[in-house]
Amino acid sequence: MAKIKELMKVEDLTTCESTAQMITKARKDGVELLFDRANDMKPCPIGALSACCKHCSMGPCRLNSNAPYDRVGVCGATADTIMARNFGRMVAAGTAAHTDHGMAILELFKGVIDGTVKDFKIKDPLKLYEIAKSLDIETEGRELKDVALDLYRELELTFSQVNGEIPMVKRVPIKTLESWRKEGIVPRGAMREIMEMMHRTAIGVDQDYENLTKQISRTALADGWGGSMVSTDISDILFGTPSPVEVKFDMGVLKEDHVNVIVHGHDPLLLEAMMISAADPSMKKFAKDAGAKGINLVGMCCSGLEVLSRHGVPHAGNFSSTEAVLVTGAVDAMCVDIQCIKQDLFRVAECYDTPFITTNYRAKIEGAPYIPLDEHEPLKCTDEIVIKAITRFKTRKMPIQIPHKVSTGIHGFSYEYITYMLGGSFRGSYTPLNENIINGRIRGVAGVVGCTNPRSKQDFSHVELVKELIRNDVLVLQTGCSQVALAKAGLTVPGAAAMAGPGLAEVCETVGMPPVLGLGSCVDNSRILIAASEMVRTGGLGNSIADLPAAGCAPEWMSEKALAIGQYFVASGVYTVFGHTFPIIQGTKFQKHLFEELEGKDFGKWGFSDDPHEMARMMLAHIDKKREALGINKARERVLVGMDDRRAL
Ligand code: SF4
Ligand code: MSK
Repeated sequence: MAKIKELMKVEDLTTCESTAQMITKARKDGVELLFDRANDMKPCPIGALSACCKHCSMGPCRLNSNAPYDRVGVCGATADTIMARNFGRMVAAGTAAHTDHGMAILELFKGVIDGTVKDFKIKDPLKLYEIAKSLDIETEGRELKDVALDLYRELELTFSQVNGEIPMVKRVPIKTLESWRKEGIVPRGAMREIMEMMHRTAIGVDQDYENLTKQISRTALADGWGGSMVSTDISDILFGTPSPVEVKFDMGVLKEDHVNVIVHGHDPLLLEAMMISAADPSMKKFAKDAGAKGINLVGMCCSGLEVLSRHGVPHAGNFSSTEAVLVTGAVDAMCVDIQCIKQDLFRVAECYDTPFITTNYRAKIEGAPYIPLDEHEPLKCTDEIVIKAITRFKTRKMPIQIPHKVSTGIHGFSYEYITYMLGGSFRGSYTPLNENIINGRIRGVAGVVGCTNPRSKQDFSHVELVKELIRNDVLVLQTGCSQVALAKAGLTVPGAAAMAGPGLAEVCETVGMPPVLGLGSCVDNSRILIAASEMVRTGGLGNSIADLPAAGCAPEWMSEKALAIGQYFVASGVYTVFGHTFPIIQGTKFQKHLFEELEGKDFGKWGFSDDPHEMARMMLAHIDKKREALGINKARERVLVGMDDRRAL
């Protein structure tokens, strides 16, 4: 273990009891986890403000908030240029992650259509037809395979289109789209946008923070309405569109008498294939022969979230808990694919004699075993991992300590299910949601999403913020690791309506839904975009996404992907608050542009606070401002205004 001057108290690091227990055990065992590394590695104050540039070898050039505002880099780049370029590159990296993921899922879809991938098939043909129709692909009287091929060809443009608008913008509310056209930010293919972003941020190219911001928005939109949306929709078509399912959360889902296999990452393919391997009778027999009661498949981070919402696979924890779970000694194998895989997982796994296996050629870890997952024969990889896990179970050497905490949540609220839930099979629509917003029972809608980060107390801000929002009648939509924090806190069950304000509680009790709806993994933020578009289309709440009484927040973000998500929400019209840190110098022109001026262009804007109660106050103030502009603030006094009355107004 590296020398740490003073260890922080465990209760200051996390509100997750299981993770706290494992941090304490790891310290006793002499195994360092990310919480203690964060304490030992102070963030660079200049980097935290994004005030350094290393885009050429005349630098690196460092500015900071104490330097005079007119101090410039060797080439003359101002603080605004440097911060905007850095921000642009982070958004490009986040967009690249989501779009590369989306492109891989689309390739898998192609393999299923042409029959080269045999272990999967199209599970939701209805959704395939719906998406095809929304993109103006002819569906009437045509074979599924023909429509699927046309859909594949159309969606490929999401990545490769050199000029013109990507297909999914057909789903954007028209006024929002017009604002993008006016600003020149309707995305082309993601490859083109990322390439141009990298070009424009090189030494001596774009040195105007406002012009750079346009390309930052365009790049991010190629993620939200492009790569991420394709990933979500094609995953639903292939693996099934989620509908509510009861899921167990927390480290107590590990079972001492079972072979425990953890899948962590983002690509649903690994966990879907692993489910087939673990259910194979010969594997079950092998596990029984080894003395186990069965094979316990558990998800973590976003692959866990994506697959739990389709199949109810138990979930052991979010990003900050992935090392801690290994400390239990009960994990017989951890396999990973892409994104948010900490390099030190391999070392921690070795300390607890747990096989740790990488499976994606894009994401190897020095020294760690690699078993490639080939979509043409995925079970070859997953069978081998299950066998390794069973072998480890049989020869377990480490003492086992499993925290007993288990929570239950109801998750899997896809856009499609929300439509059905609100209106039933025959008149499914968002009208009841809009009506309840107009009549004031629901004050507004918030998306609370994103990572956990060892630089802020794990889960704390997510839970405090969401409690405050629902208490104030705000319906909360969730994706990513945030959802795990809320599930562990018991807020994703219908009974949590008791913690909501009277209006939201009434709606939840009538429909039988929780006040906090889990929509999936971090690429599934596209479900929130589609839900927001549907609210606009349904009527009564303005003409663009920017008119909606809605706000977003990522209180404990850490990944560049989160910045890309934040920027595509802002560009789509949503006020988006980030917590814990923001890579910008306060009071600069670039900061004012992102935090104030964008709103004047029918976009959303950024906000920042490191206090969850202040975040809630900011989001509620924004929601009320939008209600005021829509003329529905009086409805908060329980004046019942229906959709027809609103239209007449
Ligand atoms: Fe310095 Fe300009 Fe080179 Fe950046 S691009 S390192 S600011 S000289
Ligand atoms: S896994 S990007 S920590 S949400 Fe999607 Fe969680 Fe953030 Fe990774």
